[in-house]
Amino acid sequence: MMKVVLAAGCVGFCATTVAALATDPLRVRQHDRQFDRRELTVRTGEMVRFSNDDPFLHQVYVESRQFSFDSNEQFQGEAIDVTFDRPGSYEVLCGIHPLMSVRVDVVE
Ligand SMILES: [Cu+2]
Repeated sequence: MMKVVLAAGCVGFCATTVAALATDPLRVRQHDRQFDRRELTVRTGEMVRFSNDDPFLHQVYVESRQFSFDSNEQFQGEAIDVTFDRPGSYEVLCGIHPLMSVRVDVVE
């Protein structure tokens, strides 16, 4: 009987967590030719939304052996959702503005 109660609690918790991730991803904004933070720590498998809040192009990318992605040209108001599914430390850069960078630490 006790096991059943515990299982029900876990199911409720898990459903809440999934709903929160689906509707409210972590966000990193690109504004004034900068990311809105210098570093970010996420759990493996967590999603981050990189949005372009500038009236010009950005191109957010990571290039490493373990993990890479490229948004290609990102227009004003566009966003890309990136799931960091490999633990590690990654420099997220902009292909258009070389001074932009944010480090994402992906922990187990
Ligand atoms: Cu940029």
